[in-house]
Amino acid sequence: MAVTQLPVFRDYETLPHLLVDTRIREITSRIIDVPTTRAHKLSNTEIQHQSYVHVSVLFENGIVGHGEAATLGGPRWSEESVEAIHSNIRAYLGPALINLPGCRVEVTNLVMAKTAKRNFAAKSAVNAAILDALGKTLDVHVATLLGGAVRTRFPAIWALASGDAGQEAEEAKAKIAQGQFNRFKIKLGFADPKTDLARLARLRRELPADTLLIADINQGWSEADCRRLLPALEDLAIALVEQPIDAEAIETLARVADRTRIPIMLDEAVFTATEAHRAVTLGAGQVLSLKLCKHGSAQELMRIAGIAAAGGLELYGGCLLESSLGAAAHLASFAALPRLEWGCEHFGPLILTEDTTTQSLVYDDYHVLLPDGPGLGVAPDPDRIARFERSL
Ligand code: MUC
Ligand code: MG
Repeated sequence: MAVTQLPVFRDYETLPHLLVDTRIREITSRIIDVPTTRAHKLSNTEIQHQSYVHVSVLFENGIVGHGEAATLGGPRWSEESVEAIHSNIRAYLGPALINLPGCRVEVTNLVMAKTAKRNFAAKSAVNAAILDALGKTLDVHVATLLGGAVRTRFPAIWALASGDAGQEAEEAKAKIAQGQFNRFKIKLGFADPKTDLARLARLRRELPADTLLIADINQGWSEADCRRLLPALEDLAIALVEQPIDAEAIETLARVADRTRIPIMLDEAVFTATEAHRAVTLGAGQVLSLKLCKHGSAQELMRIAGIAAAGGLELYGGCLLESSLGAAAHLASFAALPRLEWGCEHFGPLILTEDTTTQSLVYDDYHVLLPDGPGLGVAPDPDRIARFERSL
């Protein structure tokens, strides 16, 4: 159904007296590069800074909303890079949305789906900016636009990813002492398996006995590696193993999940609803990591969460080291989910040397709090955005 054929319907776009003319007048995109306080290693990349695409959407009523797309070290965690995200928003996604009513968010999602295949990080940044502007227009939090906040505090998880077990143990102990994090995700797969195991064993030894530890291998192991190594992770009481093998090998992952006592968390294997349905059908994992950069919009994230939950999977609030802007967009969706068994891992703002927003996320008693206020509840700091902007 072409957008122009949509029936005029009594929604906000027909109530001019509310000054809620939410037609999209302009969409702007810029790449920003923000240093991190330490190196962050994964099986397939290493970063010393975080690059984001910062998106702004201007409505006819003069209100501006902001969104963010994060990547990790170029087109290596997924196929998207900030350079491609920036280009596709400027060349395709932005122009396709001009003049559409921002209050018809699902219509903007459908138009973006017609305009570009996949490109979910790019789409999710535009979607977040539209929701931010709409929330500010109506003076409600984005979580309210998604059904209302079921929770406003999330148990938080910190990622240990320097590769130096001694440094990581000290970093974790500091996070525990500060009352910020007492659950940790350890990035594996960039060293040989023997080194990985030694690192995990040392962290298990050095941290409080009941510390929850998750291992994210980012597709770094083979099925044979899993057969050899997962029994040792069971002995170390690792609580979740995240995406141990190639995201495409979903049937293989189902065999791996069948053989180990540790629940498998699906990450790079599930971007779309179809992939979620297939993973559930095949029993490829027991937990799903939800991320806007994978699902393309808050609405699709909620739908995919429903498919996973219907299949008996538990839900985990994932991240891609977003700043407080991108993290706030995730928390708005995570807040409105009926269930979120694993809390979330939005630690990104604390690994940046400076955040991109005027107020950073608040961490309290090992939880991260949903920012309060209209829209996403956070605002970009224009001076920092200008300072971090990449000159193209
Ligand atoms: C991933 O694969 O989970 C999230 C935290 C982290 O350190 O890496 C990202 C991506
Ligand atoms: Mg992962």
